[in-house]
Amino acid sequence: MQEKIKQIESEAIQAINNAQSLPSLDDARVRFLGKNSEFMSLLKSLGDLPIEMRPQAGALLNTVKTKLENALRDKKIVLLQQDQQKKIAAGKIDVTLPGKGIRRGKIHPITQVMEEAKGIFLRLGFEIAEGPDIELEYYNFDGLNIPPHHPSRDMWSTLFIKDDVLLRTHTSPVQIRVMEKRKPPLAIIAPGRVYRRDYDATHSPVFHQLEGFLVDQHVTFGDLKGTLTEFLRQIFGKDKNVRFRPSFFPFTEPSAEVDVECVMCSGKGCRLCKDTGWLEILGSGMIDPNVFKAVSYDPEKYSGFAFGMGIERIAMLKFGVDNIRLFYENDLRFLEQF
Ligand code: 2NL
Repeated sequence: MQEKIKQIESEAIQAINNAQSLPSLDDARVRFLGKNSEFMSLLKSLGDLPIEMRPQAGALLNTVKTKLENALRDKKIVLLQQDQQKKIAAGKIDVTLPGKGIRRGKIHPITQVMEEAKGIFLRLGFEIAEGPDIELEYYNFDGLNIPPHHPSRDMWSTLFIKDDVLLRTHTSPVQIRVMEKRKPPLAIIAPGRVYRRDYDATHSPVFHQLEGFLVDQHVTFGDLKGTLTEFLRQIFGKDKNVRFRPSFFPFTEPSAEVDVECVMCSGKGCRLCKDTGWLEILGSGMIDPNVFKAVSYDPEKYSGFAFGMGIERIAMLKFGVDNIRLFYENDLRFLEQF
């Protein structure tokens, strides 16, 4: 039997070496290792051998089988390369075929809304200011008329880094920093990321805000109404009704929330606006004299208005998105729609 195996091995190796094409290599494989090959019958007949001869014969068959399989694989690689070289030489690779398509990227919906909002205020004469995401407690709270331990701090679920350092909960600190450095007249917007310990379908621990303020002599609540009405009509449509509702913020007095006519039912009442016909979009108000005192402005000489809005909320309402997390999951099937 050993003789027979050795003989098959040398014949097979020779056939593999002689193969000049992939089909003839495959013929050699079928002839020497195929189901009906002599080699396979030897393997099957192992059981007929006397029991003491089986281990040695079995081991030999296995070694030869591996050797042949390796030889087949190596030869196949050589033949494939030869084939390709021949095709290239014969000019059969059609280099004029179109390439794989490249998909066009899109601007993220949050960026789209942020850019649109910034553009509106820039055209109204506002400047952009930026500041650090990691803030001192002073700029996030104290300077905005929110003293330590005051219950109004409860309005923001703050993420602290250490005692007096935190992740900003709004972009107002940027505006305090600008007022500290510069004198009125000032018209500034502060776009950026803000952080709160909050997570559900409409709240994310990181989201985007656009705040703004205008300070000069003789600024009135009428200036606030005119500016914000113009902004909301440019964002949601010039036919939309806007209303101002009394509210409270520690840093403004008086304060107002600004609603726009519901984008889904145009004011008739529906699920989105909870049958009120209105959607709350902005917080605003006349800057509190205590904020002016903190930045050494004379509250008798200057007045101003300020406002703040969440960009994700506006994007959800504009595009009809009902879960804020969709904006952050980077699913192209979602993002491609904007
Ligand atoms: C909201 C409310 C608001 C401000 C932000 C502000 C900034 C300074 C002084 C006074 Cl430096 N006020 N910002 C004022 C009123 C409301 O945001 O709902 N934001 C999402």
